[in-house]
Amino acid sequence: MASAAAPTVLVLNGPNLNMLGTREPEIYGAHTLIDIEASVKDRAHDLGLFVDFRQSNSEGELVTWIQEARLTASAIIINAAGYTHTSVAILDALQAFKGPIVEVHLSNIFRRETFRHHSYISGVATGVICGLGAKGYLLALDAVADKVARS
Ligand code: CA2
Repeated sequence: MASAAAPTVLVLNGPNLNMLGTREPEIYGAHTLIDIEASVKDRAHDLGLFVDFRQSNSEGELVTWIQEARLTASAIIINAAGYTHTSVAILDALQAFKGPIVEVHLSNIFRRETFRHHSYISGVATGVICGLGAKGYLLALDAVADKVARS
């Protein structure tokens, strides 16, 4: 008997996250984005999920990927990095996505500069995880696995 395809979780990473591991480890940890991708994909395999893991420095590319996810993904995990605090365009794209959305930040944005305390994404997110480093991505994946299984 054919088994159902694993639900896809789109994991989006915004600008400069490709630089993780090269500086500011006291804020963002020592992991590279490639390390995080590997651990997220390992966990996804255990949870029966397929992860499409992407990074872009371009706001428009992130918007396009979120639009495409309406047809291809069951859930979105997003660390929009600096665009978290500025992007109405990413907010608008996420508003049109019907599945669970988990916002992740490596650092605790509320212990940092006040301009980082506001997120355009939190108002449309199912949940928000910040300050737990790379583990936040794994916690987000556990949360969406639960949501997708119940839907
Ligand atoms: O804590 C997070 O995950 C952030 O989304 C990271 C963003 C920051 O603008 C947000 O306020 C919080 C910055 C990502 C840049 O990361 C770098 C890491 C190492 C070297 C250069 C950039």
